Amino acid sequence: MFFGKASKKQRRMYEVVLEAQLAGIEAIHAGANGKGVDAAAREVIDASEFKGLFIHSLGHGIGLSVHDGGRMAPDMDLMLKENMVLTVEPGVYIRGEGGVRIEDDIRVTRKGCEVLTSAPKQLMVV
Ligand SMILES: [Mn+2]
Repeated sequence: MFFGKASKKQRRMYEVVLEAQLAGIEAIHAGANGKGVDAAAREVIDASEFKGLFIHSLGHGIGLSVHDGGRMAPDMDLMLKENMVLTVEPGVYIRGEGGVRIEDDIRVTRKGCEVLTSAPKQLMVV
């Protein structure tokens, strides 16, 4: 959500982060490596003018605590198994200007994933 007005650059940040987030979700299935899922999302951002500005892991497991069971990140092998619950939350951050992060929680299925979040994905200005 943007407050007041979203600039052209901020709209573009949102568009790229959303595309990365959808690419990440698309790459998830039982048997996939979280590292590869991270790469699918990161490639979208790194192919854009926001290269290098996605500065954290794509997501992490949710279990008994909110960070549980490993991360989907460039530096970690994480074999995804059916029914694991993870976040998918890429972001872009520009110093002095702000950041965009789009996050869903998902459950890994045999052939893909079930998105557990029902919040709308379109850019909103309030
Ligand atoms: Mn998180």
